[in-house]
Amino acid sequence: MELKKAVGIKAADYIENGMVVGLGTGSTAYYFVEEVGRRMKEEGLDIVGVTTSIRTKEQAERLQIPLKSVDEVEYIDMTIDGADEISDDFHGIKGGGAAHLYEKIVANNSKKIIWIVDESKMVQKLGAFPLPIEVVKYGSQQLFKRFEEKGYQPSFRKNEDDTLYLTDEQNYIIDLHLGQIDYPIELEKELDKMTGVVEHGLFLNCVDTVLIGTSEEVIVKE
Ligand code: ABF
Repeated sequence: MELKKAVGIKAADYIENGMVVGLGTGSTAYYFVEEVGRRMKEEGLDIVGVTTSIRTKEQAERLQIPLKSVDEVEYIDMTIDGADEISDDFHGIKGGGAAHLYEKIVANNSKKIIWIVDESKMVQKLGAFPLPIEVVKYGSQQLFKRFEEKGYQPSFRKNEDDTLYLTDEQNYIIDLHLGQIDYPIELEKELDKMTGVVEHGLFLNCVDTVLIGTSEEVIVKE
């Protein structure tokens, strides 16, 4: 079975009746959401979903998973989401799917966070995957120049027709090609202070459990 599908299905084992569940975004989380929908329909699973992107919302609606907005619940019991890179010290980069703002909002309101990945996402240090930065349109060219001056090798995320990609919040994404991030906590502090940066894809010290799909099995790392 494809690694992403295997780990997405396994993740559904962590869901219990009555939970408010954060439904992640990305190709691995897609399989998790499909499995939640199947178990609700065929096995009586009873949960409420909080989604992390418009596309996950559309998928959940197709599956008739009851949904609430993050602002309609007291908190989220468990969020299950994908990731682009996870380092040995359990830091992550997310946002390859341009959903990291909503993903971080949902994660920050969750009691427990589980990331589901195939083994290719596990790295020693973050940074080989370009770090997504969501930025407001106004001043984005100035921000781009500052990233260039810092040697961060920025690029605007584009659509296939070369127009600038817009996030669910109608913002731009600038991807930073850093190669290796030796001091993620310092980088996070630097990015958090930059006016016009809405959110970055560094998810540090936040995940509780990582499910890793390998060719033999799904490995659980707490
Ligand atoms: C989510 O997981 C997105 O931010 C990210 O792009 C996605 C990547 O995972 P996958 O390989 O499952 O699509 O966090």
